[in-house]
Amino acid sequence: MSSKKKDTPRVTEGKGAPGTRSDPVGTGGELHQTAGGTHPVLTTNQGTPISDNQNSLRAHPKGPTLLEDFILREKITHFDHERIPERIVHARGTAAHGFFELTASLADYTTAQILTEVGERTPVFTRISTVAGGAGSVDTPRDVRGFAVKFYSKQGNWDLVGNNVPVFFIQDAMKFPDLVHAVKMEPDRGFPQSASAHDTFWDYISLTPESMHMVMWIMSDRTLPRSLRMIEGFGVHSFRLVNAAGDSTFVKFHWRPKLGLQSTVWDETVKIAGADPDFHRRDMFEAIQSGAFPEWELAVQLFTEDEAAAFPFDHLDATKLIPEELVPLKVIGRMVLDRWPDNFFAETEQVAFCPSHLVPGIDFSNDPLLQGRLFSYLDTQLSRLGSPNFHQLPINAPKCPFANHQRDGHMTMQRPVGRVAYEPSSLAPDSPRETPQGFRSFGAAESGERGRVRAESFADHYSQARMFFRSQTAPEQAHLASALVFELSKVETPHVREAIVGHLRHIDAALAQRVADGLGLKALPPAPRAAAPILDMDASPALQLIGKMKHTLEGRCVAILINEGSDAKALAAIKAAVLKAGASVKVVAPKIGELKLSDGSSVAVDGQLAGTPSVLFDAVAVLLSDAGAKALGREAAAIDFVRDAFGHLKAISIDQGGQALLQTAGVVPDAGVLAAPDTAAFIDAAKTRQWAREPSVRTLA
Ligand code: HDD
Repeated sequence: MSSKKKDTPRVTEGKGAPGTRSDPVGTGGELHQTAGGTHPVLTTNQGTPISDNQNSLRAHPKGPTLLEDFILREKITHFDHERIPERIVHARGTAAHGFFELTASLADYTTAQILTEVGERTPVFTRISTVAGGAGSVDTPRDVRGFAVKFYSKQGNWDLVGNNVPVFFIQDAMKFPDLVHAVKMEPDRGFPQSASAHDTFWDYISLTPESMHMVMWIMSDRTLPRSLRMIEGFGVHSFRLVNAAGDSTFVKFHWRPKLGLQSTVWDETVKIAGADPDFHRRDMFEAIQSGAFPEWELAVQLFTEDEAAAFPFDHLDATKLIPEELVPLKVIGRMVLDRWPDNFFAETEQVAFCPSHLVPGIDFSNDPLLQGRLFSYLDTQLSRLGSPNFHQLPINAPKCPFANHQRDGHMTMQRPVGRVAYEPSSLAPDSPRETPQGFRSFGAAESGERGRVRAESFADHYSQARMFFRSQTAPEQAHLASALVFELSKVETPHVREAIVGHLRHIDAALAQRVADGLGLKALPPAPRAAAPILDMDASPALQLIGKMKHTLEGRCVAILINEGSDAKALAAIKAAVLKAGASVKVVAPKIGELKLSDGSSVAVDGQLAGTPSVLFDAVAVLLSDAGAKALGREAAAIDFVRDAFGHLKAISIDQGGQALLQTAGVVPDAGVLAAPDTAAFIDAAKTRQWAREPSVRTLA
């Protein structure tokens, strides 16, 4: 057989080894010099240099591939095992590194150094997630957002694993698998992905009155965030702080975004899902890369056992919140996220949060939901990461020294030395031992009979739901009622729809009527029996979203739609005003590349019109020449651009050409549509939504 070596196509240019910057093991390999610069040699996982990474070993150029090709088999085998089980809930998430800085000491309440050493900066890794969808689902379904923070404190890792909603669906962890099965895609058909608008979810909810308060939150605009940088976070449960004298104080944790709260409107949310499925992840990435670091205040509510006893609800019930008007928030620190992960899998995917990761000076409460969580997360990490050594992964390892006598196991990275792997020992005086400063559980007195029971103090399921609904502004109430109509209109089983409306009657009669009307019900269904008297609690304005929006454009993004020949001066003026207000600008035009303006100068275009709709922005300007307006009047994307901006209650700045496009689109300008020269008025209007416009553009329940 003659050698055909010279005919065999070969591609051998070095492409560089995978990045190994933060890899403690490294991939080794000597450095080689090529035309492209110095780079590591590509090797197998055993360090054998590879001469051809493009062609497998074949018997001859047109022959079978040989089993002998250990390089191919190693590469494909590793590839086949690239995925680990995604999280059963909260699978889709976005995370970043940063720091927590304490600004006020809680030394009277706790020995936890992270809460007593003012000015100390503790590294954090924070992951924000949706709950119901898979890892590849879109960023913007109507869903709760997980808000998990890992503090790498000097006394060990503390994980505060919360949500952007301060209450939860259920009171007992026993119910969690059923809740999750009900909201996830239905098992026979495999849909819907990442949506609660289907029969099984609402069937479960209709039979779970304790979820009614949470239902108010998830149907509110809180679950349609504009940006992950604009959500609040809550530890949800009561925890305990324990001081040096051993005294305990209850505490609730709150994260408050520096940029204020902001949401999208439902129609906009639906369209964003198509325009940019990674809307929130990209937003966070771009903010961090540009140096506009997301920031939150950490605040606490502190209260004693006696104060808790006087609340008209049980604070150990995770379906209840403590109104800020009852126990005010005390700001104690801030968190800044200033570094995007180097590698999504190694960090965002492999990070393992557990509410049981706690430091001395903080302790759990008897909230039965929290107690169940203390088991679940460790168990899930064992299954997801496949080894009790998951704490050795760089993203999970404490940044303080840690040492014990646990040993071996699947994929351990540690190489302990010496013969002593137990405690107490006398053979190795320098081996790890207990310390009086170590973690101590609070000595809470417990009494009563054991049993599978729900405390009577957990029986009121409607008072706080009512308080939440009645605390909202009129547009928020209308959005909430419309969300219920939307969700229930997707439910095919009439008795499920009716059962939910029955529950709503206990919350607010007018709300029940609005939803019943929206669903075309002829009569109001009966309300179920309430297990406890329903209270009229004082309204809590702190529960509003619109009320807590900041009048600011900081951290937002404004689009300027232009075409060939647009007014250079007007463009420059709006750009300058937007940047001055702390927002970013994107120029959108029918084509990307460079565009000639009215004065002959050119401008770089950031987004092509068809792929950059106005739903991606907080406000828009439309600056067009007469010819430009005429041309865009025949473009569906341009018509949708202005119609949607108007329909989504955004401020719009227009010149004469912009006005012509609005007219072609059938948009009748109102107070939120401003003439282009007046940049100040536009910026002011852009700092909020034009809520007064809403009744003119859509019928809400
Ligand atoms: Fe949970 C993940 C938040 C109740 C069981 N949960 C998970 C994450 C967050 C929360 C933010 C994602 C963490 C990350 O980014 O990796 N969960 C909550 C909150 C709850 C709650 C605020 C109620 C107050 N969870 C809850 C219960 C159970 C679980 C009652 C089980 C008894 N949660 C899990 C889990 C997950 C999880 C199955 C999936 C992935 C993971 O843990 O790491 O163990």
